[in-house]
Amino acid sequence: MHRLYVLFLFIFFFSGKEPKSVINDIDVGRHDEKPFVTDKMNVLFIISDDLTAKAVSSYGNPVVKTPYIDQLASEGTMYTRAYCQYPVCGPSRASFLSGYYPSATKVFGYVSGREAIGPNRDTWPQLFKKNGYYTARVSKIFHMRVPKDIETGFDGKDDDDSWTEKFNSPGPEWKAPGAGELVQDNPNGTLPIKGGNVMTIVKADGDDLVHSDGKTAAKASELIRQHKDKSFFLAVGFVRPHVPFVAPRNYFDGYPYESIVLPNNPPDDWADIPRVGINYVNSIKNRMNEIQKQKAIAAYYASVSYMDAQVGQVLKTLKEEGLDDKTIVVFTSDHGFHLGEHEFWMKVSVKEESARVPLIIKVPGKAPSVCHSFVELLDLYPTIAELTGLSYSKHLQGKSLVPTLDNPQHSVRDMAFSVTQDGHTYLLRTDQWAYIQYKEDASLGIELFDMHSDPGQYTNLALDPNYARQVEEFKQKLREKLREVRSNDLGIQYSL
Ligand SMILES: [Ca+2]
Repeated sequence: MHRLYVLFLFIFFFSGKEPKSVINDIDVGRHDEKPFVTDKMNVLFIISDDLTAKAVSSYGNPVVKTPYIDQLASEGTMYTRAYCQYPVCGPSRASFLSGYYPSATKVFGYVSGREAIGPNRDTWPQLFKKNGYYTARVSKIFHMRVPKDIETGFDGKDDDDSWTEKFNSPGPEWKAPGAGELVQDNPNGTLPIKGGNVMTIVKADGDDLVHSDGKTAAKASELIRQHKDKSFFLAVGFVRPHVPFVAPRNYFDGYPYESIVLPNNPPDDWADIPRVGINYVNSIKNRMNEIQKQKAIAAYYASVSYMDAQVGQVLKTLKEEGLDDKTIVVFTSDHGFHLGEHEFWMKVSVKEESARVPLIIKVPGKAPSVCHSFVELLDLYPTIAELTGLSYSKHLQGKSLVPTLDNPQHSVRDMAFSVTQDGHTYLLRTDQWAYIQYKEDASLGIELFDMHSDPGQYTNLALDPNYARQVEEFKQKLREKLREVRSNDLGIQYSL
């Protein structure tokens, strides 16, 4: 046996190829019998930035138009209860790309995650690269600052070991020529537009290709054509609907702001929300009037429709090149976004609109379906590795969703787990309940919502003694979950 192995290495050495099986044979989770790429299934991973599931037509939004995402949803498995692990770009991406919970890596900020997993553990794309795939990213996959890194064409917090090639898509962002307006911290409407993490709107002149996402779709299409005869893992990162809300003018036409209906928040909504649970961007602090709120939502929808059209471009190329039946397509977002619910805007909060994401997985040969199991972005790494027959580390903290692709009734988890505010705020989301705890000792408050009777999360039951038992159960569930997450191979010390 040993001699055969040496001979095998010898042959590979002189044929100039690397024996791919050597890489992961110590650290194997799925014991697939064929460690080589046998099935040449491509992977097309498309991620939007800051897209809440609530603003996708196939997820039930009656106003927004997302025909291309909807088409993909009708061809694949659409997950209705997918949750991010941290509702902020950097840590969410570091988590699903590394395969560990943020509370395991302690990656709560704007880094790639490599710092925590070290040089000897593979990121999700890196596993494919090591197994002979051509891996490329176009634009934002690991963290990039939007708009700043897009304006300059900077790599952001990238991980070079993950990619065979990488491409940025610089665009004008808020400086795009057109009609601009700033709708936060601008109560009189007199301030000019600006960059940074603020709700600046630009109805831009020109076509789709003026902007970053149009360029991203064009580059992704070019790479698909170029690499269609090899196995590829192509990661395509669109930056919309992340602020600034910039899109060609025609995408705004479908959303006159006057017809936008604002969320119906009860007047005393904040009375039962712990102080740290009031989101960092909100209508009160950021002094938004009713018209500015309507304009923000209309512009967000226009940005979503523009991004959706770019998704359509990439999927069209895939079909044109005849790669439909040998490419797994994943569409998701790094986290959600508030559009005025509780008078909150943007992300960071772990309430439903911010923590839940759209997730569609289309696998050739599998029937289209809708799956209501709780799933996490962390599950992508093991799922796609298993579907392509790659062995992966048994220490990954996600779960394979493959059983749900064969049977949408299958339940992978009975709960989703997300954290925020540097890992000090926790969400446990079960079928009936959303439990939010502020600090590990709960010293900054607790929220409990009955998601069956109160899906808008307006009545905090944690303050009602009748729900003391549920609160105690969730406190215990959280202790158990944190113990599980912190039991890993990373060699990191955890303290309260
Ligand atoms: Ca984001």
